[in-house]
Amino acid sequence: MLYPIENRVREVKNLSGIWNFKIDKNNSGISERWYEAPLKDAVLMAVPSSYNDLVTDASEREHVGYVWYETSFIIPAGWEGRRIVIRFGSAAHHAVCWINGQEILRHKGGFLPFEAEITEIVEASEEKEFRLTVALSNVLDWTCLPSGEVVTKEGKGYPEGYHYQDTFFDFYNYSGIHRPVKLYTTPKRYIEDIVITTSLNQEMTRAEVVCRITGTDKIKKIQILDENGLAAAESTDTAETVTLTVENPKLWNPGKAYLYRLRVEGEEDSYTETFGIRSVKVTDKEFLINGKPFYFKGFGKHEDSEIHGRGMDLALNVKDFNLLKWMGANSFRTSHYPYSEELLMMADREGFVIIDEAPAVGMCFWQEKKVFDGTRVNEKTLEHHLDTLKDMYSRDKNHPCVVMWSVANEADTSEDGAVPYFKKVIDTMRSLDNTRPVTMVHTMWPSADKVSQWLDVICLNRYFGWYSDHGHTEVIKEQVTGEMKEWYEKYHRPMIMTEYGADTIPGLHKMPAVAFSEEFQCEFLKEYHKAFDELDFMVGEQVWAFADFQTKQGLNRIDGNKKGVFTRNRQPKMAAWLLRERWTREKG
Ligand code: BDP
Repeated sequence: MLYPIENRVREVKNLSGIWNFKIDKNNSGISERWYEAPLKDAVLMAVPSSYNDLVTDASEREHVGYVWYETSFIIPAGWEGRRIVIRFGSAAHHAVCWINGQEILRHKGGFLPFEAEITEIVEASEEKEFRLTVALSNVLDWTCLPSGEVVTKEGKGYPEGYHYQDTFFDFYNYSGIHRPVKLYTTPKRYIEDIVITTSLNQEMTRAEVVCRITGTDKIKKIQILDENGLAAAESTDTAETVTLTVENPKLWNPGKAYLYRLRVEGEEDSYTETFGIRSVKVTDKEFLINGKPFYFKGFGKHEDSEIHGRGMDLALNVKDFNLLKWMGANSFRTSHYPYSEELLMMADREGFVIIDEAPAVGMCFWQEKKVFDGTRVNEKTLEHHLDTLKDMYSRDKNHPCVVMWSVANEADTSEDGAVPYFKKVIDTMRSLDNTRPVTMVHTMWPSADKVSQWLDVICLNRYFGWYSDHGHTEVIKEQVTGEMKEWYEKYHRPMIMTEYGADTIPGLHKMPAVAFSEEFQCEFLKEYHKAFDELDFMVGEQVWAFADFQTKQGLNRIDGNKKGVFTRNRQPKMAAWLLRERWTREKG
């Protein structure tokens, strides 16, 4: 799926702004056909944003089910004769959309874009002014990613109809239209998709750029432009797949991005896609980018901030990249769902290395309950998981920053039922893309894990000294070393510690250090680093987490997860300096 762009033949209209909004308290709006007329008693709501932290009533914040959004738009006279598409960057989690009461699309999944062509509706109307209504549900069950359960309780002590949304992941189930909603035009014959794959010769002096262009337009010319706008290669081949050669290519390198543009010109349409030339290869001990060993230094993050929730926030993204660069970080994982396209575009330009993760999180109960025995994860979950991988690939395939796919976070891979499930998931990811390695992020023990033989890199989350032996930093080094070696001996794959961290209250100082103090966070991280530095198969360390973030309420979550190296408002804790010192001095 292509990102909406403007050029001579394409226009974009951003519908972001203040929309009408209504909580559907009884979830009766669809049966009562609220979409047929303007919403009654609506309040104002910002798009994009999560609505949860913008309302003042707890029952609205925690509402389970539908909320309604509404706006109106006009179609400019100049759009006559154009193909018109409406596109949502993302909306959590299930959307139904109507234009003037006519249903135009339904979509499941809260973290990836979806769109519908609306040319016919526009052409059939004299008015050229339209009411857009969106019903959006935040309900998560076992057919969704991430999965959840709506819990109902009845009897003494519970009001009638009592229920709440339970989730098995450690971030708040922010809901709303989280990314921009746009209208865009194309000519009637148009370019639907462009897939760019690059490969380099051994000496890296020549790149083959394979471009597969689909759509209804006939392609006249494709050109690769360098950063000065000069043509590095061009072709007038009209086949669907065309291979271009770039001599002496400038490579996209971590921290030193170089971006080419592929300009595709059809008889009617044209589109320019940004891409980079780089290679990614994994050996048994190394992660190679452009043939050089790369060591991941960075974080697991969240799209999360005060007021906005998970709503896209460009200022926040700029701040985060500046902080990441200040620290000497070179990478992050989009834990635990694909982040916005706008963020990936920045990572392309900043030379940041991204592990792109599917929203499959919370498929593990640490032996308390089974997940893959048919009672929870089911055929529909798998179907949705595979669809999500396809959509994630389709959206992110041309980003040079994305160097590896993560198909899930912390699933119970010790269960027999997880074996066929993840075989299918990993095979599907590979069949979509054979140019990037595939991983999944583990919480399992090496002796129990049954699926990692199909992965290229082993990624592990560990909390020695925190969730086990709480407060005892003296056990960390040996436990990390011991376990990492076990994984390596079992699978002979390079390893990344994708999460390690300790909740830390900013401003709490203790000497000697005790858990939750800033000193403890520093000592805790240092112990992990001692272990990493002795293991030659380690290819990265990503601290959990970049910044504090909101979670559901829980006894061990006082206003969220505090494992951030920055506060939720992006102010540094002491550990920021420790990491900066380490990452600006050491390794790749
Ligand atoms: C890991 C999860 C992450 C949590 C973290 C924690 O992957 O989402 O936030 O633990 O407990 O298990 O802080």
